[in-house]
Amino acid sequence: MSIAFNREQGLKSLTLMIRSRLFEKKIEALFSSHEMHGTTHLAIGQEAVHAGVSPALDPEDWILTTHRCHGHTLAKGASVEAMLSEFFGLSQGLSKGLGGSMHLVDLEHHNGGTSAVVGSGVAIATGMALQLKRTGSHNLVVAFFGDGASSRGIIHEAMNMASIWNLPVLFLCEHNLYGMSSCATNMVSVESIASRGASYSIESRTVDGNDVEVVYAAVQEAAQYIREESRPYLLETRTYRLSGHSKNDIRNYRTREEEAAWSQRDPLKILKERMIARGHLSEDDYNLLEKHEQKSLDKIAESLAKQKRYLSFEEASSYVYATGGSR
Ligand SMILES: Cc1ncc(C[n+]2csc(CCOP(=O)(O)OP(=O)(O)O)c2C)c(N)n1
Ligand SMILES: [Mg+2]
Repeated sequence: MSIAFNREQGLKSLTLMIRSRLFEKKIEALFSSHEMHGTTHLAIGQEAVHAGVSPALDPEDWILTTHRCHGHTLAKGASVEAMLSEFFGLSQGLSKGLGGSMHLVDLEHHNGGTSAVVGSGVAIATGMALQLKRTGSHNLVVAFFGDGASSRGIIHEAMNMASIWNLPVLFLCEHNLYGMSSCATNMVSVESIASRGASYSIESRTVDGNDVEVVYAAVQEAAQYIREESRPYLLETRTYRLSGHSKNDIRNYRTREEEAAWSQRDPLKILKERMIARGHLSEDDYNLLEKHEQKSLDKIAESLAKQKRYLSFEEASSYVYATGGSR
């Protein structure tokens, strides 16, 4: 099942994907030039998942994301400025500059944040779903996880609990074929991760994760099911990480031919060509859109790079919790 975006929906979706792609290319360059510190995980090639999921939800539905979280955070409503501030370590950043790329929290936009511990966000999301149910909310939680995470025990425990307690949670697997350097074909016991839903009596399906219209329609359908049936749902999106796992990944665990084949199914290319065929976009419109996004991103980055508004030592220390006796 899919829907055909009208011109306005298509432009909104394309703009979001272009913004996400350019944002990640920008930070890749800033990490390489050591203007940003720590590590980062890019989701280049996976934009149709984040651009398809959050816009299909109610704004007050929650998400809990993963270490590969930039696009999820942007799509849920965070501004480029708040995100880049966090990457530069500035006090006005999403996590006051203390978290960086992997720890973006944005409660204002109902984004519970990320955890670098693979799979753990799914347990937190399930707990949040329990709270939503107890308070009679009609909202749900989306728990993002990857193919690598899919075999972790915590995810199976969470699915079992969500099923027996009828929790409003959408388990959203982003199957990008790899967990670091390990290919899912060697690491996951089933061809279809969605098929694991049956073990927990959870309704599930697999969709093309590179087609934003397909993802959008699948999430709308899943969200409606969760709200109407008061049951969890498992959605597997099949996509591909065109970038490396994290910084300095030379990707010697896969071939350049495989990457070239997936580039033909680049989610931005799919939507762009479809919109041109429908008469909703021209090449010039696309180039203008890209230029506009790039200009605005460069301007924000340039201004933030000069700032030195870090958290005071006192405030930063106040977030450190210690238990136990004196030494
Ligand atoms: C519990 C745990 N084990 C291992 C790691 C190291 N690690 C970080 S990312 C990653 C791969 C995760 O793969 P997947 O779930 O497919 O997500 P993707 O990176 O493809 O988005 C691993 C093993 C970790 N952070 N946490
Ligand atoms: Mg993966």
